[in-house]
Amino acid sequence: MTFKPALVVVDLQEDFCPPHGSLAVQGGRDIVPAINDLLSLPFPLKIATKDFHPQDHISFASNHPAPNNKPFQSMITIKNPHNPEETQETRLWPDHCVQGTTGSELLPEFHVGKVQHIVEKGQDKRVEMYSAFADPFTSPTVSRSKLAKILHDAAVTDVYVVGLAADYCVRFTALDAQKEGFNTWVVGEATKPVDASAMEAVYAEYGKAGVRVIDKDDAAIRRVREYS
Ligand code: VGL
Ligand code: ZN
Repeated sequence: MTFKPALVVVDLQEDFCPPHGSLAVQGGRDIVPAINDLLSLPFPLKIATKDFHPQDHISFASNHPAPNNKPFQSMITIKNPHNPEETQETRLWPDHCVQGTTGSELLPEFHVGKVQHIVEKGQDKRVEMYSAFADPFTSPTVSRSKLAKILHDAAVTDVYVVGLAADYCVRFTALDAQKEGFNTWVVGEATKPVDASAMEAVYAEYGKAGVRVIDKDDAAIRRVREYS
């Protein structure tokens, strides 16, 4: 049975962390030691992703008129730019991870020197893109990152997802990894949510999809330790 694991570290960026992040996730920085521990394991492929928006991105509340432009609260309807019949309800956020700003930078304490690829996402101003694979539209997909090709070209079998945020980019990246045909594992200690009350529903979604949430001592991690 073949086993080739890859580690995907999602959006470990200043804007998602205290003390200065515009969209800081509570305890966001506290997961770095767990992630650095995972980076020291013999994963044959390690990837970091970055949320990387233009200033005029559709998900920024600042780009929408009052009164429906409250960051963290307001929801808007986005149309597929190639197909107005397909729509998505999506949340508005404070400006975050704008290309070229310090908020978009990866955390300096994250051992990014151990990753082989940094995949940027969210550059298309017309669509939200939580998943590091693609935007949520399907008829057709609007924007795809290089992530699926990198993983498939390397003949990866198992994808281990960690990072920020558990209820947004980690969630949709893990669900898409499973859809792409990879056995997908989310390491619980190595992710934190924007909204902890959302996690029960996220776990239920994972259960349906076949994504497994594990802790760092799980047999699936031991298997990586023994990988050669
Ligand atoms: C994210 C909200 C907006 C994330 C990205 O990385 O989870 N959340 N953009
Ligand atoms: Zn974003």
